[in-house]
Amino acid sequence: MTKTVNTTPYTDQKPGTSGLRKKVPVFQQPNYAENFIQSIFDSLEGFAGKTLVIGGDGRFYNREVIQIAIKMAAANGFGRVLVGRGGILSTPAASHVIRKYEAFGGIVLSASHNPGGPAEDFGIKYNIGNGGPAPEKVTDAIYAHTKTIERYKIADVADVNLDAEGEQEVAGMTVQVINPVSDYAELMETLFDFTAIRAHLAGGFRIVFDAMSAVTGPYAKEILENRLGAAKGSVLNFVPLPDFGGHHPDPNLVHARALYEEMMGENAPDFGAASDGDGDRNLIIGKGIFVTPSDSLAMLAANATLAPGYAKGLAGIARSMPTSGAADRVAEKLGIGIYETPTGWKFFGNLLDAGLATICGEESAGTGSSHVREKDGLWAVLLWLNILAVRKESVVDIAREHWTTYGRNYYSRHDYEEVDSAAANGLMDALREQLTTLPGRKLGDLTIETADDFSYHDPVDHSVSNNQGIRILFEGGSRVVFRLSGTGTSGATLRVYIERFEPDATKHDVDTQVALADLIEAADALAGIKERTGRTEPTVIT
Ligand code: G16
Repeated sequence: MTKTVNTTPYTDQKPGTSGLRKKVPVFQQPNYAENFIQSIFDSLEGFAGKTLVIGGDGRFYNREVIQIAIKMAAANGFGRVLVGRGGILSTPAASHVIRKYEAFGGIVLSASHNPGGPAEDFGIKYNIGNGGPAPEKVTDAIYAHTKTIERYKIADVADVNLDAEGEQEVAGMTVQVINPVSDYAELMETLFDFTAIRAHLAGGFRIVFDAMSAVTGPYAKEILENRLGAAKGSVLNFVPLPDFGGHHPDPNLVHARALYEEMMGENAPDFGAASDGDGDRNLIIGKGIFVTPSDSLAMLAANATLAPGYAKGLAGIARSMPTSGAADRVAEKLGIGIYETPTGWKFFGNLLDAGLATICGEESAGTGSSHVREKDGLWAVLLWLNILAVRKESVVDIAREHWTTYGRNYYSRHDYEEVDSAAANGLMDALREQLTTLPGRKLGDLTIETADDFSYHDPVDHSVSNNQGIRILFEGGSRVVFRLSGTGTSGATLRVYIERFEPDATKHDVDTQVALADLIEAADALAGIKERTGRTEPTVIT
């Protein structure tokens, strides 16, 4: 029933910021997915007879790879697979299922916010037993195996029925098809005051949630409409589609434009939100105000004790390096630790496991906590709703009060997508070469204080991750950060992160791009963005 198939390596299976992401036709090459999955198993030890969780965001090619992964798990000796009905598990729900059922690990099939469809993106990621993305030592080992792989093992059996909950046997292994929503919804009920949120919604507080035809649809319908009583129709685009309805399931101001416009309009609901392809990102927009992910992290941390799950206080806050320093001021006021990690949720795992941080967040629309080991879009929405239900103020009032207390970090990210890879690498190399000569240099009214290439020293396992982004810090606390994305699937994406701290509350009403104009100009002057990329403006501004 089990066969061993000879294969040859592919040279391009290096996991990026979040697993292996490629175009679907790349994954459809003979043995491509099989090679990567076998390389995952070959990098692990001690899983014989143990449980593996498998699920994905429902995008095109999800079901095919789930069948392959189940048959390979059986042939490689796992004892049980838990798989979401229809092959569906949002990324945070997969993390929770791994933890709740004490699985050995999980395979999460997703390319997150990237588009789906026959010519679009697909991805495979391995999560370890704590429910979080595999750390670099594991992803490095997986990559090493992909370069030398000669064979893979697969059960030679018929496809599993993914649409009926319950147990089946596959080549001596048990496959349990589980309800993808219920475990996750129960967890949310333990963290948040559902009674207070329900009462607030019943009192006329109006919300809208755009599931972007992606995986959070069933979760949001169940939690927001069925359990919390939000008006029917509050959850939009709630049926997960293999191509996300042809849209880019990225909850930002470009791809969730309709939601943004509704929230800025005359009859806007009180609270608007969206999530991405696999349910780990979030977009928060109050009536008339977009809350940047960096601000959202700071505001959630500052108010977290209003939710029952965090009533005892936070151990610490962690943020990725390019995320604004807004959360640092909250941590300082609360007298708790603040940790600055490289981009990639995997870097938060050790801090959460060690109990050093309770809430984590990233500028890339990710926020989460110690309840799972992934960022969690609906969790962020529910924490906001819990805070709003208790404070009974508007989002804009909460934001203004926050800025008055802590100061405002004006923040924006400029992305240059699908830039020629050689040009993008050349730009980064040229910046790196200038680093030692930059301090003291003046650009208009700005003076560079320090410049470096960020290195992270993990305080828990003492591993070191170098070259995690170039930071140019100006006198007065403003900064510009440059890095290349690790999640794109064609060419290179240059990300430029721009930040200015403004303590004066009378200056908190300036348009963000205006408030950052001199820094934006300085970034171009330093990196020669226009000249090197041939682009006159960013593809996406968030
Ligand atoms: C992934 C990672 C995040 C990271 C984001 C963007 O998110 O989990 O930690 O911030 O990619 O990374 P990059 O700037 O390298 O493109 P997701 O939602 O894509 O899984």
